[in-house]
Amino acid sequence: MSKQDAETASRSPAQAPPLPLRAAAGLASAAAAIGVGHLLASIIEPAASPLLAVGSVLIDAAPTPVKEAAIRSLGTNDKPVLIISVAVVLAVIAGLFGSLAWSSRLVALAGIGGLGGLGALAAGYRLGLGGILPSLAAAVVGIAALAFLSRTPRRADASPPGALSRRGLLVGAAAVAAAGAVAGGVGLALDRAGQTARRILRLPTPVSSAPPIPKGAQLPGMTPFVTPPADFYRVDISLVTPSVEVEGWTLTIDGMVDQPLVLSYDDLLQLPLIERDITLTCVSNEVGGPYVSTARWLGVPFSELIERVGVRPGVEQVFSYSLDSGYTCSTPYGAVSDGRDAMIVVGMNGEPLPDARGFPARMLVPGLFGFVSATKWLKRIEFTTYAARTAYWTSRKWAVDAPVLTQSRIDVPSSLGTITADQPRIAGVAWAQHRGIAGVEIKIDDGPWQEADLAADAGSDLWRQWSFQYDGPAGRHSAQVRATDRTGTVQPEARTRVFPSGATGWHLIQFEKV
Ligand SMILES: Nc1nc2c(c(=O)[nH]1)N[C@H]1C(S)=C(S)[C@@H](COP(=O)(O)O)O[C@H]1N2
Ligand SMILES: [Mo]
Repeated sequence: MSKQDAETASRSPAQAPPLPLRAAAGLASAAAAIGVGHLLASIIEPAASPLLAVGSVLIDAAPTPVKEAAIRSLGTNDKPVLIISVAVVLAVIAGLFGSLAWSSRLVALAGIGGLGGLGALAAGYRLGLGGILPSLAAAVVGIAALAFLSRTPRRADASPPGALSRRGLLVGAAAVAAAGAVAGGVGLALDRAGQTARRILRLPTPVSSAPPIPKGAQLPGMTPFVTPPADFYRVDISLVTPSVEVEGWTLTIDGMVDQPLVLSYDDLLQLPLIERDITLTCVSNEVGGPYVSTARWLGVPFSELIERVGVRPGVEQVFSYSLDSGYTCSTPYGAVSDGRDAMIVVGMNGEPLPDARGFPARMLVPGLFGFVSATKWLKRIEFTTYAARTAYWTSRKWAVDAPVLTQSRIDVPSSLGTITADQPRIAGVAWAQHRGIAGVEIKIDDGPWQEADLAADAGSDLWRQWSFQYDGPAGRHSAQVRATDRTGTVQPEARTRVFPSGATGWHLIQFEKV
């Protein structure tokens, strides 16, 4: 080799790696950042995990129509979808910064750091100063990782000993991403361990048991009258299911009262408990939708608390505070003081409340939609006026007073399903909690309204099953249903959206008789 040749070889210009490699470096750096951020958060405060913090702020900020659409089209899956969307956007931006890291290094590093800064802002906004640490750590890790992967010669004509070859870059990026995955995985495992370390608690026996559900309330082959726990609908704004320790947990009951109370979990369990079967419904339930479920609840009746604290005249609303997400809820005082089974719930279907249902305690008020009655992860109940306090959904313009609307749904056959000539049955549920169902009617095609057969009545706070024998001709048909409640109100035909006080209209299905 001539001297000339040797010089050319050693002077091989330090080129930037190809685009896919540069983008991969950005992605790997972001993965390491997110992983470390999640691990730290799982130790300090699960909701402070950078992706979750950003997702939570998006939930809060989302305009009502967007939230409605999300609940409608995604149901209980709306949270994973949200997190994945945030992650995809992050991945694209991180890839972009990675691709810039060789040409505009400072911009790229500042950009990666800025993403962490966004997480810190979101976490700080939601959780206060304590929440920003995981995202700050993520920012530092992201910058360091990208700086390491994109080390380049200072002068274009000298390849410094530290610069990575393409192969080295690939290996380095994989190692950085793997480190992030391990950190994130450990974080997820810690999250899970925290949730499964659930206390084995024994609940006291109620002073008043639930009246037995009449045998005939459950029609054969129909939707379960008591909803299997896994099928009970779930709606809340919490991205991370709170896992509350009973040690140190208290429930404060105060406001316009003579004798404010602070109850520990044990204090609460020592009060007289009642057990009731109650159907809960979400205001976001579309006509024919699934956000209506039934369980057996165990709790302290509101009447008991009202007496103990001595509620003063002039109280208009019960304002409840959740431990989680700054969620608050406004319940009309009349609905907890008129003798119905409004309660502070500690048990569901014979067990302590599951975490997702608001452990250690939640509210329940038969006859009201969940967003004005069913606060989970309860920490405080304040008796107050409407002028003094505005609840989470109220400030987002949902209805202040939101009784459950009289509704009915066809469950059998399913939409576009079939019935047979020897089992020509149409069946479903109807509900008008605290008023009760007086009748259900069916309309086949353009025919007249015909009375359906009502199953046994289990009580006005519960839904009621019904069935209808279809004796008409075979072929394709439509069926519509409408219910009448015990006040005589017939379910109206007009279709309204769920905002601001619940959907109205008749459920209609197409079916075929064969
Ligand atoms: N802390 C808290 N409680 C909450 C909510 C929430 O977002 N946060 N959502 C309410 C709504 S809108 C409904 S419909 C019920 C649903 O209760 P579930 O998830 O047990 O079915 O919880 C209510 N309680
Ligand atoms: Mo709801």
